Amino acid sequence: MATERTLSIIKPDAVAKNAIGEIIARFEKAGLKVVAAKMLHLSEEKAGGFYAEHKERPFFKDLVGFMTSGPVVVQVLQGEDAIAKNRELMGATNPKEAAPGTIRADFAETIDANAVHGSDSPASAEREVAYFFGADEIHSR
Ligand code: RTP
Ligand code: MG
Repeated sequence: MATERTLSIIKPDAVAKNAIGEIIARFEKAGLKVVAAKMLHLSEEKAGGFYAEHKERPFFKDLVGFMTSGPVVVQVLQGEDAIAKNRELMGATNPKEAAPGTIRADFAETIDANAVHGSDSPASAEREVAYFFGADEIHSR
C-alpha cells in the first residue's frame, strides 16, 4: 500500500447539520490526516466543472443546484490507501444502501444530499485536489 492523497468534500447538507467536526473526526480516527482544508460557497461554474463527468446525466442540474445551495468544506486527506479508505468510510452513494456506521448511513437521507464526496481513483484524486488547492496550500506532515 502506498501513501495517497484524496479530495474530500463535506457537502452543504452535512455543513447545515453541524456535522463538520464529527465527519472530520472519523477521517482522523481512521488514520487519515487533513493536509489541506477550506470552506467555500461554490459557484455554478465551479460545481459544474467539478462534476463535468456527469454533465450529460439526468441528475446533473439537481446535483449542481444542491452543491451550490450552501457552503462546503473541501479537504485533502493523506494516508495509506487514502482513496479507498475514504470511500469505505463514506459508504454507498445512496445512503439507503450504505453500510451501517458509514458517514452516509449516519448523516445522509437521500442520494441527492448525501453528506460527502470522495475521489474515486488516483486519476480523479489528482485532478480534484488540483481543482481546489495550489501546491502551497497543501501541508504534508
Ligand atoms: P461523489 O462523486 O459525490 O463522491 O459520489 P459518488 O462517487 O458516490 O457518486 P457519483 O456516481 O460520482 O455521483 C455524483 C453525485 O451525483 C448524485 N447522484 N444522483 N439521482 C441519481 O441517480 C444520482 N446518482 C448520482 C449523488 O449525489 C452523487 O454523490
Ligand atoms: Mg463520484
